[in-house]
Amino acid sequence: MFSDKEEFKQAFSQKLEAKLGKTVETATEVDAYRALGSLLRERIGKKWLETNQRYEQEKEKQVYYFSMEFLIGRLMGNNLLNMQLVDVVAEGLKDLGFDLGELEEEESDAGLGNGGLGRLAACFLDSLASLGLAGHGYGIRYKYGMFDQQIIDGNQIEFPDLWLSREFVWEVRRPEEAVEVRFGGHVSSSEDEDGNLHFDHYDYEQVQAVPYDVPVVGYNSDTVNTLRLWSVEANLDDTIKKAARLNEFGNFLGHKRSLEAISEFLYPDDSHEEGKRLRLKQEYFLVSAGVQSAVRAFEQLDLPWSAFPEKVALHINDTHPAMVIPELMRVLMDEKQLGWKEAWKITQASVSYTNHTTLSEALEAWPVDMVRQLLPRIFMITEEINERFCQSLWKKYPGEFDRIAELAIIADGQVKMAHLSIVGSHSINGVARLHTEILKLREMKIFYDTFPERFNNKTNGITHRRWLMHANKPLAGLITDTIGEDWINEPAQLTDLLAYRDDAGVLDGLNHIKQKNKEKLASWVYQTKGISLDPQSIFDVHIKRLHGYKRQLLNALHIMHIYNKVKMDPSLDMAPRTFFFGAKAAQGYHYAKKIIKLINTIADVVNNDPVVSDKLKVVFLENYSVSLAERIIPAANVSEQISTASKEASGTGNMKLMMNGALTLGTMDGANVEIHELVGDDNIYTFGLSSEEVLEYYRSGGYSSKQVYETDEVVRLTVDQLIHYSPFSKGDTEFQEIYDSLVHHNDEFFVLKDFAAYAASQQQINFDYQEKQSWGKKSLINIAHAGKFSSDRTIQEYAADIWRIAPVNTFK
Ligand code: B1N
Repeated sequence: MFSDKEEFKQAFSQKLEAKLGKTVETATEVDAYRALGSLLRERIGKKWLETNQRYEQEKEKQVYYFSMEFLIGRLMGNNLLNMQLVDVVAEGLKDLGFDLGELEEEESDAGLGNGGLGRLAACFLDSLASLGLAGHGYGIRYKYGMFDQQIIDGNQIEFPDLWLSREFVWEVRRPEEAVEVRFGGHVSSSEDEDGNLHFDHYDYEQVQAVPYDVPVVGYNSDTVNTLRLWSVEANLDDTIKKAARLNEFGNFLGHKRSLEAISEFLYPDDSHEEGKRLRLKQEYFLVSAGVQSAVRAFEQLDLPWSAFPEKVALHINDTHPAMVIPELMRVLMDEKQLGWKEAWKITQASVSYTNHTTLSEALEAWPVDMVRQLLPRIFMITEEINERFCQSLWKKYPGEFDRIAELAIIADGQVKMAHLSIVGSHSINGVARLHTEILKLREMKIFYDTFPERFNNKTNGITHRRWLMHANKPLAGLITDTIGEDWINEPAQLTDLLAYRDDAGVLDGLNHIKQKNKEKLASWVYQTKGISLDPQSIFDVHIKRLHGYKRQLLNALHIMHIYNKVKMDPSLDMAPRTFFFGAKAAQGYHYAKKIIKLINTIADVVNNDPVVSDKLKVVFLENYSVSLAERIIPAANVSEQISTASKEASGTGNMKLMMNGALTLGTMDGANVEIHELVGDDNIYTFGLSSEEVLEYYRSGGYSSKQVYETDEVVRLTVDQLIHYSPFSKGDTEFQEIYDSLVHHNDEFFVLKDFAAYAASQQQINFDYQEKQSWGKKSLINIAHAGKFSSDRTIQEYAADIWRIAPVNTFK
């Protein structure tokens, strides 16, 4: 790429001049960032082209990962790391008077996702490219990604995310690869002389899907894959003609705008579906553009259609892209003239599906009328899929009306997207062992009983390149100094660290790095928020979307409780604590927003009370994002993973924090179960109801929160502070709603039920942390076992069991 820093400096200066008409002396930091970005993008170009040529020549099977979200964050640092250019570029820039770290800060986060589901997709792309596997992302180039959050008077206020206002240097617009996507209209059928039916779709509205390709650079690998983000453009010709026909020129611009709304913004709902028409349009837009593009690439190979599943895998990230199934059927039948049976065989053999949640509010079910009107041909095909599926069930389970009604894809006036996804694919996986078991034995039991061979588990993972090597360079350095560098290509080898669990030198090094990271975060918090923190205190971190089931409220109530304890006994023996929160609430999720207000209220009380100030601080870091996560995670001591058991499908923040040496305080939920299994009881703090207990309570109508409230004095005193006069309520009714949910509405998420157990675990942490050496050992054991949670392991499992692809090239 650049053989030395002198070569880099020359290329960089030339780029500044050619692209921006600036010199090193006149360039601002933004200029330097843009020049560096486009320089790197260009240099990636050669490998990108070669990768695509290699895939085509070798007719390598291609995986297309369809996802409504790719939460990729910033790319500069990660690309430099993967291209192994960090040192050359940092030193070259320094000679020219720039600081690489500061230039990286100039990049906007590409926040094209809500949370775990979108970030998982981004980690998967990094692993695919780094393992030399032919896997690409298909997503939407939202003009506005996840909203910017500001906290004003303790409340969350949303602002549009103007991420594209600064040039996105990594993308390449490819108008020659655009495809047409059709909405609305009518379908008629006619019979040809051989008695075959043909379908004619007319009076539809057509938009152009234009791809913007982003290269995905593998670590120390020759592979550069593609993240293809589709953007809508109104087909002007078509729109004008239609306006003329309807004599509606006056409304031409309005119409154009309404078409272009399709790729305008990301729906900011995590694990929740609103059932909005525009969202359905977005989903079909992605699906249709992606399927057509994948089919076009396959046709270049000049193979019979029966070879499609050997050359193409279409993976759907949850049900949002489930219309890949009827869309591929449509293309194969209506455009390529295949018969139903052949098309169905190809479709089922190519499509695979990951389920990410069992929360009922997240399950997609579209009103039949909406689908029929917006996508008439897709609806027809879906009806036919349903018809044939129900007939096959009838043969298998004659007379079992109830079972068949329960399995149907279309029922009660709705299209059930999970059912469509299961019926139309050859593989269905959950994202952690416990989650997959819950799917098999409860939520999807009836499907599992019908198609047991389709179900499998793929425990999530995270890329250790971004989350350890990039975010925590000192720790990555210590690991390499201790066990050598093989762990980078084989993260499972991190277990070699176990041999150093009692090595005072290594443990000191580990503690020292954590301390430095904490100081760095504390000084950033001081500079940006003016709150001064004690870097010797326990850094206790709760970062994730704000959701009832994730129980930020449990943490908040517990902080109120500690505050009360210290107020009663200011000389209380406790390790000082700093509680960090980062969380966005969906705009319309009123209850979640109240919890944000509560946390900020607690922070205000605690941080301004001199009696507790040397023991307790609470910091709500606004606008939690990938780049903010990269700042916080390396500095964490305690990782809060306290969801109501059975609700968190996997969690991935738990893995990032563990890999950076934080100890998990968690319920036996999602992947916490697997973390616990690896590190053992002594190196994790688990508490609370089990998933079986929670599910049993739900089945039998819940538990009595009132009873806990009445019998547990600590709970009652704390909860009462939400509504009685207290430093937190100040006599206001602001938190009445939270109080009511806990005491009167039976505490859906078992916050009061788990309170005592949570407080006891927190107390244990309080004791254990004071033993520096043994805490360091626990931390090291966590890092040592984190290799299992590298997304490289996850992707190797997907590649072997689901996609059946093999690496074309691995590491150099
Ligand atoms: O997917 C992550 C898991 O680690 C989390 O446990 C899980 O909650 C998350 C509808 C979702 N599940 N479902 C969603 C997101 C957006 C949307 O519109 C549902 N996100 C998850 C990765 O497996």
